[in-house]
Amino acid sequence: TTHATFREPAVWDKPAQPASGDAVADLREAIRGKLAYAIGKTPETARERDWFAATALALRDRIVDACQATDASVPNKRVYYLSLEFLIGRLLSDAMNNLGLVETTRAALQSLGVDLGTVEGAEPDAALGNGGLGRLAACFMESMASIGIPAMGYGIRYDHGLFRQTFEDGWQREAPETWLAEGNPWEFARPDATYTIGFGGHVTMAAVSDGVIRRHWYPAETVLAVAHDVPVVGWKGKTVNTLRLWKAESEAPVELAQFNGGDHVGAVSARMRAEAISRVLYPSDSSTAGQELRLRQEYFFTSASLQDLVRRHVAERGDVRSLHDHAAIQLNDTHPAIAVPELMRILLEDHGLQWEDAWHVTTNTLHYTNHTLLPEALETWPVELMERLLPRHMQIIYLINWMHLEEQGRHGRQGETNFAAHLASVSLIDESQGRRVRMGHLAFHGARRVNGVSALHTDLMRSTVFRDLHALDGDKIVNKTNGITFRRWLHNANPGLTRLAVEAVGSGVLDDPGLLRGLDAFAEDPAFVKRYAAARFSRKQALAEIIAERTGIEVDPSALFDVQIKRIHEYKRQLLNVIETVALYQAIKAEPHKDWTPRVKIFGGKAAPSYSQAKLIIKLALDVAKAVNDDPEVADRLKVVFLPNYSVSLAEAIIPAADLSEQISTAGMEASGTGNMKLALNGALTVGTLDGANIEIRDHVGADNIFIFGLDAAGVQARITETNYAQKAIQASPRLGAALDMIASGRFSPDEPNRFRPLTDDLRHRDQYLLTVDFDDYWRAQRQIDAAWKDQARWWAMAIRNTARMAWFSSDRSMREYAEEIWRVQV
Ligand code: 4GP
Repeated sequence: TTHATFREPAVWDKPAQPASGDAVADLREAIRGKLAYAIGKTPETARERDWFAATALALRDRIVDACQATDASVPNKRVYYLSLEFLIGRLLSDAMNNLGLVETTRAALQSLGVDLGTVEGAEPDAALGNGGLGRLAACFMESMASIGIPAMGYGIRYDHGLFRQTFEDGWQREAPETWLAEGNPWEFARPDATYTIGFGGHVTMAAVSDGVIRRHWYPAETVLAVAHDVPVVGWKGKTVNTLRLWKAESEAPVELAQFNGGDHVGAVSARMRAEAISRVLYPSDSSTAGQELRLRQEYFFTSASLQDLVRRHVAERGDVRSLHDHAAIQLNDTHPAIAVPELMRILLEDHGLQWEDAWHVTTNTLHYTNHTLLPEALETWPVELMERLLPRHMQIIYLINWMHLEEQGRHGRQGETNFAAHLASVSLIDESQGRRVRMGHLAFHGARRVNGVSALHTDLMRSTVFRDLHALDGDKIVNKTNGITFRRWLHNANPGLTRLAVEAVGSGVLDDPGLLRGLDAFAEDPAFVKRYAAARFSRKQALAEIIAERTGIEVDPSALFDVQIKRIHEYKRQLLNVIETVALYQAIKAEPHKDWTPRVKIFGGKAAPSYSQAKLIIKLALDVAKAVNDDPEVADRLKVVFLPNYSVSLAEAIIPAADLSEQISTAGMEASGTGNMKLALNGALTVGTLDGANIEIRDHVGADNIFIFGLDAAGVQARITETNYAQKAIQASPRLGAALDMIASGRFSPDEPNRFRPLTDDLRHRDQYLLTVDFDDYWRAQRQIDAAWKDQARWWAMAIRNTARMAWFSSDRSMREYAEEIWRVQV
């Protein structure tokens, strides 16, 4: 490494986006006007929420100008990103930052006696997603706008996003989330963009044209999909794309005769049934809900989106046959996999294409991203359900499958010893579990490219779940490692660190994250380190306040903040972290006078409401927290905090305050992770397994600047086939045995001593996620971290090198790769 000297600038906290007096006055008048004429309030009667709405509306006007410029030109090729989830969070700071109006807005509001931070805090999170997959979609939308890819996102406008989590006596409780209760100032309702979506009914084979029997679907039930557009403004406002969210409505809002006959409830039952489709987000991640309503949601938004984009294409180009030249469709996981038969249906029935032509267009337009290999997450639907709900699509799937399997015979594969097994494995229908449609296979077969989300995950796709399909077409699977948008996760979430980076390497770093690399030279520069540490400390103080406010727990901001924030899932191994906490608690009590590194363990995350084991892990963490936090012997050396209702906004508060990032999944099970990237970018050191994108993070930040432990994916595969590996591991580790005994004894649950037996028994007998096997090495890594913290100069050098070397994980890079290698659009 080269060394440089960091010169303290004369003026600190120089804003990155200075405001001019005229611009401030203009915006102030615009906000005042919105408050009066759109909200109907005066500055005296306005609540925080009203100020937020007025500010958002004023900024939306600025976005619209840029938006209409984007709309005016017909791009050569558009990208369509279909996702059942968009985990957006708040949009105000995004919009201000990308328009270059942060300081202008701050000053405009200030001149009205209003604090910008308060206004920002009044915006509800748009939580239209569960976790990684949904947040990735939001980052990708922002990046596509920022690097100028003409794109449209398509999803569902859920009335209720991800549930609100509270803890009642340590147990997770779920309450409905109500982000739309006071409307959404960012969106435009587009009743003129409404499509009819069919369900059920029958298929006829009446008409014959060109010597082909034309089939037609007559649905029994129809629902309307009404577009609601949210503008997505890119960096410096150059491109504004659209996120189009569909709301389900009924064609007959009320059956008048029934109503007049006195049946007031029955008169709106059809409407309720239709509207149910966009009522709530299914609250489970990495697992199929398996409910009919879920399939209705999937088909509803996929059909509306395809109808919309085909209509646009035909209006612009005249001929549907060139769709793939001007549109690239990305399916975010298998949720929109029904796009394969739906696009076929539209091309065959609405546009009269021959089968081969329709298949050519379909398989050159669609692309599919896989986000998880967990067997319980691979969507399949019973054939019986598909036949009832989507009879025409089931016919098309059978025909696609028939041709697909015939092809195997033609390629001489029948000579293979296990031909029947080969056919069964590549078939779109799983015959072994009561006939189900494999949506992953369907998406794979219908797509031009299929991608994984980290190098390891893509390799595992090729060698495990999709092995036999991959053998048929070795070029189809490609890797596209995930990324995160630095505008939200560095510039907005961490303005202090961003200002520091600008002072050190110049404002070009805001456009080109590659310039962050220049910070490497300051890793051991005392003046720079001081500023870097100060930026962190102020965020830790702010987080300590949030913790006190929301949990009543007082934490010391100078302790090491050890953070694990993500969905609660057994494979993510929050339980390993809790067990290590218990072991550390025992060790501190055994040697209370030792010089322990003070730590605050911070957890955040929601469990799927039906996932009882995950909810029990939350309860254990909270019970352990109570015991540890109340123990005067431990004092400030160990505190445990579980923040309720983890969200994008809470992540923005936690990440800049984190010293340590826990990425401890069982190797081979976390497809990528993206929280790992956000934390490392903000300078938290990672303790992690060789899983998902952790491997690539290690490659970028350097093995000396990350703490790796545990089995790798191959090691996991080998160990899992051994007998009694858990018992052996527990026997070999007295420390682990003692921690498990303490939990099993009821020490943390005196009112119900056996409460945690389902967790400890599972570890002793099954331990599918190999916690016991990795425990000792995890403990070793944690103590190495304790020691590293004591050498503060070394710690900060490592942290700075993390920030400096994470540029590659920008979602701008991901999007450029998709554009070039998957979508073939010019950037
Ligand atoms: C997640 C994966 O679990 C995570 O590793 C990955 O970073 C993220 O997708 C984005 O690719 N999967 C889900 C899900 O969120 O619901 O399957």
